[in-house]
Amino acid sequence: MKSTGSWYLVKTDNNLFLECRLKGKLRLEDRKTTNPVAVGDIVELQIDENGSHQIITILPRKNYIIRKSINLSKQAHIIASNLDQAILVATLVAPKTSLGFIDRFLVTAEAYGIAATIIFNKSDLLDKEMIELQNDIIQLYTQIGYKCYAISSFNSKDVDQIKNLLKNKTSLLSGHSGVGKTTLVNAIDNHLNLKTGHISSAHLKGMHTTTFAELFPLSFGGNIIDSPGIKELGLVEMKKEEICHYFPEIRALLNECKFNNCIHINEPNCAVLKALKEGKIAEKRYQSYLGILNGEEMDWKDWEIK
Ligand SMILES: Nc1nc2c(ncn2[C@@H]2O[C@H](COP(=O)(O)OP(=O)(O)OP(=O)(O)O)[C@@H](O)[C@H]2O)c(=O)[nH]1
Ligand SMILES: [Mg+2]
Ligand SMILES: [Zn+2]
Repeated sequence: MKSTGSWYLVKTDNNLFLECRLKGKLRLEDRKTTNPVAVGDIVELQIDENGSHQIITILPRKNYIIRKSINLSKQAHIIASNLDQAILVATLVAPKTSLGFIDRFLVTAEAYGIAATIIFNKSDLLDKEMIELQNDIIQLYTQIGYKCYAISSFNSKDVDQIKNLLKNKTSLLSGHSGVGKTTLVNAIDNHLNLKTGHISSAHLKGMHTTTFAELFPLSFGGNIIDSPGIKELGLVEMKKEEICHYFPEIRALLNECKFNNCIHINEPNCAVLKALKEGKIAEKRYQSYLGILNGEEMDWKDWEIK
């Protein structure tokens, strides 16, 4: 249910919540990630001679989603495992989510084979012009095949839509600090009274209020995982020719390129470049593709689409 790195909250089959430690051996086995046990993992426990509980086995994961920190350590961190869907909470104001960030999130979810959805929160703060921009962005991603929602966490009808989306599924909520992930979780389940933060007026950024990912069972069925805000989304290593498979609209054209090792930069008879010219692939999406291909770190300040 929750991991702080030194102890783990585990829910048992008979609904007990136990604070557990991790058996030393498991910690040593997994050196590639910062956290050997992640939220969503199914584990086996043992009681040691002092009566305290230890995690002794992690059952094979159905799936998981990893992010790489973009600082020097480049360590990978498993955000959550055994998911039915990954939901990006985005906002066009306070704080802004760039299209580049959205694309990296979607690529990560595609790479791990996890269905992704985008919730545009704080729609109540948008003026007419911004609503139009948001509608354009939603149209772009809907056409590609992603489910999108424009909501305000303060509007109960909007929240009901999200409840339908979550019902009987295990869902991860991710996104920048301050976009309203925890506010939304509180609105979805009003028994939870989780701490939320405010937006710094100077930088219009969140305050990193949620510090550990945590899974909450939903009274109407399913589980929701609230997680700490992420600044940048470092991608795990991908081969160059693999990246285009994680853009569904590019993936759909791959068989039509002349060369089967085409990476769609300047090759002759490239179906992707043709579609780009004809406006069938969005310029911004192609830019995100090139950015990832060139191994650029996230730096998309420009998030408007034309
Ligand atoms: N106007 C408006 N404000 C919202 C909405 N949802 C959340 N907020 C506000 O945004 C601020 C940040 O909300 P949080 O729920 O703490 O954000 P978070 O995504 O959990 O942030 P971290 O835990 O730091 O990652 C709070 O002041 C909320 O009241 C919304 O739909 N509309
Ligand atoms: Mg939070
Ligand atoms: Zn091509």
